[in-house]
Amino acid sequence: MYDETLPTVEQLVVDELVCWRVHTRHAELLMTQQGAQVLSYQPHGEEPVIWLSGQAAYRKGTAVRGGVPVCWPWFGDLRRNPAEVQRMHEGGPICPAHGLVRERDWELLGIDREGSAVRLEFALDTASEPLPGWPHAAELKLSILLDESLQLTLSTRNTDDAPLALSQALHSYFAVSDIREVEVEGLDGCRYIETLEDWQLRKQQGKIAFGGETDRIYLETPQRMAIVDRGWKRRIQLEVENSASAVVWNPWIDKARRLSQFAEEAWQGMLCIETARVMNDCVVLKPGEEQRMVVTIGSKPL
Ligand code: TA6
Repeated sequence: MYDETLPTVEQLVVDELVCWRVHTRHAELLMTQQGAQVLSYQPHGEEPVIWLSGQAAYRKGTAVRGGVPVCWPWFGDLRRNPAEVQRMHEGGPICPAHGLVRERDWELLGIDREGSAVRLEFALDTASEPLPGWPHAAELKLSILLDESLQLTLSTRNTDDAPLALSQALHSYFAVSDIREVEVEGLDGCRYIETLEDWQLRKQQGKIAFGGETDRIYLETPQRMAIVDRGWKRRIQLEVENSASAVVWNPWIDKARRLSQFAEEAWQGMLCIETARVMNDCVVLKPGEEQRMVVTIGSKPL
């Protein structure tokens, strides 16, 4: 007789990618070894919380559209990063958007059952697996805890003998009923960089509502923020630690047409709120130092 309270972990191959499906009494999660990327997360009896593109491609060397890609050791366009982050890159052609680790396999360190919860841990050691154009030694880990909520912990240890400067993000794609009906709470009063208008600095007034393409970097962000979804009558809550910046993104109509693995109408059903360490919040680590960034994602009925 199957005991519903016992968590199960199943390894599977989806096209070219090794994946794990985790089932607990609270929720189901799918993730892949490539980029240690969470692909989907759905509490039982609810709409998915983490969005996965209906046109997702599971190909080696290409990040899957949706889920939670890990952006490291830089976020976004390297040239838009603080000088100390840019200086870590040794030049040359290889500087893709969002860094160097979302399209490569990470090592699975372990899968542990903790009562009704499951923890998976992945790592990347850039001393033993050098990153092209980024000749520095660091231990990168992602710990995924699936319990009543989903908790992701991204940690970097500087194993080099010189300081490291980096920017990063957990580029979370959230599922929403209709982007035009949702609001983001918690960023009222925060300064933000409007990347769509010459990276001008602005100040958020009230909740964020969506009426067009949105691509903003919020600064000095609080520990808590939430997506209020009246269509699905729920609040997706984010609680973060050691992160004081966040990216809010929706491609809307035109940009949606230019995105890979993205259906023409998909912009209506997703919203990215990315837990980050970017711009003046970027990470600088002395030799031997470690930084841990945590986001806990949960959903509650309105
Ligand atoms: O995080 C927002 C952003 O930087 C957008 O500008 C958009 O390009 C998005 O990331 C997706 O980037 P990707 O490289 O995955 O297509």
